[in-house]
Amino acid sequence: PFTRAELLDKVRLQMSQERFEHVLGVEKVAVELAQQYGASIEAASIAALIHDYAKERDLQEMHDLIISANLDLDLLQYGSEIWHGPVGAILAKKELRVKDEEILNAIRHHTVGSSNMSLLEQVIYVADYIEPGRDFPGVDEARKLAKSDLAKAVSFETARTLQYLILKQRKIYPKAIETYNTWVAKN
Ligand code: DGI
Ligand code: FE
Ligand code: FE
Ligand code: FE
Repeated sequence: PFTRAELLDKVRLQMSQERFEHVLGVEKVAVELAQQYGASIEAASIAALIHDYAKERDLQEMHDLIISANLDLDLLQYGSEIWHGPVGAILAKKELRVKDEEILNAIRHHTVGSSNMSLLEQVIYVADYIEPGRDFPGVDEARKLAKSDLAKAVSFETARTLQYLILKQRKIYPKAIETYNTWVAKN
């Protein structure tokens, strides 16, 4: 397996300096949350470093990979912002030789979440939302919740993301609605 230093170099080459700083922020918060809630610190670090690995890949390449890797073809109908999680998990396996399925799931699900997120998946989903470089209305509320109750932070982030998508009249990927129904909706 690659060392952290090797992963850092490989990830840095895939993205702008700004996004790389976001990735480092996600790693810092993910490690803190892993410590607090008892997830693997090493897994949190690796998943955080790789979570946006595919974010700046060529759209045509991602499109073709969704088809050739037998990913959910519905992805193609809901906007390219949701591609880099599932595509990133494939590339992490192929290019970075990541084998840990929990790490791959954390990468795969970091944008839209999923109904049954493991502790590590919750850590990455939330860390991506609250890392120190994030600045939007509600981020401080999300940071506060993350310190007291990780599941509440997942719920808050999911509700806000859905509200945002509706406000912008963006298409909502069905799996994002599953996440909402499990983590936010009561009954
Ligand atoms: O990659 P990051 O910017 O760090 O963050 P992310 O992977 O959480 O991506 C957030 C973006 O994804 C944000 O612009 C909203 C978008 N998104 C999340 N769920 C959906 C979605 N976009 C559409 N169209 N549909 C969704 O269900
Ligand atoms: Fe992302
Ligand atoms: Fe996110
Ligand atoms: Fe991110």
